Amino acid sequence: MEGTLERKHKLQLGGKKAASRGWNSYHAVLYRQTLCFYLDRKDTLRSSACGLPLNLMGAECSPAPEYTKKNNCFRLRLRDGSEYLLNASSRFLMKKWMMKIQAS
Ligand code: I3P
Repeated sequence: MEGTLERKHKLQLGGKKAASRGWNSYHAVLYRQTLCFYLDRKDTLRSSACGLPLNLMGAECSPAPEYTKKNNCFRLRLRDGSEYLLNASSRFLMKKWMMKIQAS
């Protein structure tokens, strides 16, 4: 699955508050157990991912209803203690991403 996702880095490795916690928009691609982010869809062809891919092995993915600034937000907690909020462009896509990530 791939498509636009907004991402906010909440916690970094070990659960420490991330240094930069603003929202950014990416073209996200789910490959097996990794989630990769690209600045632009075209970058997927050049394999120029933006930052390291997120390892979904052992990750927890759940809705984030307490975060009220965005409508279709879900949480991704990785095994290394880091945590991201991801926002999809619709409720339908939010549920689809969550389902695919949980099944990965
Ligand atoms: C962050 C930015 C984020 C905000 C975050 C700020 O500042 O304003 O939008 O998250 O708040 O730290 P900066 O751009 O200087 O990094 P929210 O929109 O979720 O409030 P936070 O510290 O509560 O994560």
